[in-house]
Amino acid sequence: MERTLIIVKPDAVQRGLTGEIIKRFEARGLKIIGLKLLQVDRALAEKHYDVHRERPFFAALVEYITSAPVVVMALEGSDAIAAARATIGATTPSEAAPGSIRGDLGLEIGRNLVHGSDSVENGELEVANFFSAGELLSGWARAVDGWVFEYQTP
Ligand code: D4T
Repeated sequence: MERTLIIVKPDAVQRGLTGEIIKRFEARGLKIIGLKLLQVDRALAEKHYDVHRERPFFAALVEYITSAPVVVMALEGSDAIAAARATIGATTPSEAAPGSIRGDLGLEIGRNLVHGSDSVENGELEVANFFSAGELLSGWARAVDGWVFEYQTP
């Protein structure tokens, strides 16, 4: 089972889209193992976006993600990274496929609503950056797990 960190970004929370966005990941079959509302501080924002530190949009990115509360989720599932990124859609919402979160709900790259980890390794690192071990419930089973996962239960 892979883990991915999902951030419902400030624009999505402010627009009242938190439930709509969580609903899409739940309906996909991904299992919520961590969930909370928080205000990202500058240190956590800079750590999360460290790979973009030298890019011209870095300052705006940090400003955006720290500007209002976010909802973060740790999700678990088979192929969770690829599945979540497909559900999220292309980075630029105006180019994202209809049916994806960004393709249905957004227009601009600087207001692209949601983040999902881009690799298995980053999924583990990002979940650990946003959640303490005690905030994660990975052991719980859903009654539907055998209907979502053919060969294994998380
Ligand atoms: P995140 O990381 O927010 O899920 O977005 P993506 O994984 O889809 O895209 P990314 O890492 O390439 O970019 C991170 C973040 O930076 C913003 N951005 C990106 C921007 O404002 N201008 C740009 O030119 C690029 C490339 C959008 C997402």
